[in-house]
Amino acid sequence: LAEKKVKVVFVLGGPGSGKGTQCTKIVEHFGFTHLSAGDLLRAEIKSGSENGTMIQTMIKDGKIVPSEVTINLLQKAMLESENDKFLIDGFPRNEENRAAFENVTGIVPEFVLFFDCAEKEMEKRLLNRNEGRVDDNIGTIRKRFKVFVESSLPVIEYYNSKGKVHKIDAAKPVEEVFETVKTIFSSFNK
Ligand code: UP5
Ligand code: MG
Repeated sequence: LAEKKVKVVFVLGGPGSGKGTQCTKIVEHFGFTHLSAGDLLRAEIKSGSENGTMIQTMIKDGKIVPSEVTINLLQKAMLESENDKFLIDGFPRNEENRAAFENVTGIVPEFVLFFDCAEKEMEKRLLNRNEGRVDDNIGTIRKRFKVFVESSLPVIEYYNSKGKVHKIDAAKPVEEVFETVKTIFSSFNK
């Protein structure tokens, strides 16, 4: 993958901050391939893989699946793709994820998007989503928020200290958030 010279952007933010929604729009405008770590893990459960039960239990409990599992899925998806530009959505979620990904793939992100949104707003969005996700109930949502603050925010802090983070106000309407996102990708593509 390092030889393939792939370009990666990490898309981070709390549960329900709008990572997936904005990634879909970035794909349409800027030709990236969207890899949602959560979607890859949910597909793994559906496929009936031997890790499926473990992944399902962890997602229901808002816990972070072992790095090895997630990195394997991301690596496979990147190798199978013709594209060389990827949005990695919802990963890395803790320091161990971050370090393991860099060690295994040799990839350092071009930059990191951080969708910043208040918990009250994210909670409202998740409870209204209605896609039947096993983790969209108030009990699991609270656990996801706690894990985000304790484990995922430090990753964003790490990249911030490297000058790689674009923090975006994600509490605004979808189109307004995307206006800001567009500015960032437009200057990157030049
Ligand atoms: N919506 C979106 N933007 C809006 C806006 N600006 N205004 C109003 N509404 C807006 O959006 C959520 C909802 O809000 C949607 O209904 C949308 O229409 C609306 P979405 O774009 O789906 O937000 P997103 O940030 O993608 O929320 P998601 O729930 O997917 O985030 P999570 O980070 O919680 O979920 P993810 O799928 O990444 O991970 C799930 C679980 O998998 C984790 O908790 C963990 O257990 C496991 N996991 C790992 O273990 N390791 C990983 O690397 C990744 C996941
Ligand atoms: Mg998502």
